[in-house]
Amino acid sequence: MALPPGQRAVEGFPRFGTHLHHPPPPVPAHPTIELGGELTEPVSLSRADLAGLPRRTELADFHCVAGWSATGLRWEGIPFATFYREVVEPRLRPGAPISHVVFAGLDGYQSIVLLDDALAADVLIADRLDGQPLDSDHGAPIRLVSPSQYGFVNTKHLCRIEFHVSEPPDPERFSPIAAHRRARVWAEERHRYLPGRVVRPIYHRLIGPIRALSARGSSTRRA
Ligand SMILES: Nc1nc2c(c(=O)[nH]1)N[C@H]1C(S)=C(S)[C@@H](COP(=O)(O)O)O[C@H]1N2
Ligand SMILES: [Mo]
Repeated sequence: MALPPGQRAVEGFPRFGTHLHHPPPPVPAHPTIELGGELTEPVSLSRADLAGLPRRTELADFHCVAGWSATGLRWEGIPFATFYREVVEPRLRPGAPISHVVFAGLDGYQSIVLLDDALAADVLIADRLDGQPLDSDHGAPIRLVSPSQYGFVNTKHLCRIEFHVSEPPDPERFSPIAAHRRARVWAEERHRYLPGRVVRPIYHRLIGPIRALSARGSSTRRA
């Protein structure tokens, strides 16, 4: 299958991210997802609270903004749109026109996504990959999977989701490599300011070092 512009296929699925050599956060004995933002009251959901929701399998490639793509991954989990309709909407402040969603991980990482993009049919809250429970390298206990958007949207170790009526403050807003708010891989929306084509050659040189550093913090120590 063709890859989006500027992407190259890699063997396997490397551990990658801003965590670099840091080991993955430990999986809590009783993982929860906290919901916040424009809710009538804060909510804490356990795995049991999610157990009854419909599940889906999604075969997809995974595209990091740095230019590597892992191909043919089989994710399983709850469609985010189902989760939103069944779990979130009944708890929203009535009439709140939600526009942005923040997905935060146990390691302090976060991504900011337009609600419309998060509601796309291919977005999952995933807990399994290729027939196995998600391992720590790839986001245990659960992660966001949005295969049509760059990897940085796909928060691993998901522990908190916030719902906002305007764009929440982004600590990296003024960075030259600030994230593109839509981050659609087929439109090559890598960054807010810099065109994708400009950053491609720089990124391609960074893939090796970031991959090596991330593997060093890996829970399985595979390269
Ligand atoms: N919690 C958390 N999620 C994260 C990251 C991170 O550093 N921490 N890195 C992001 C980036 S840039 C990418 S490319 C993917 C990498 O996912 P993988 O390690 O499963 O390959 O995770 C994304 N989600
Ligand atoms: Mo990435």
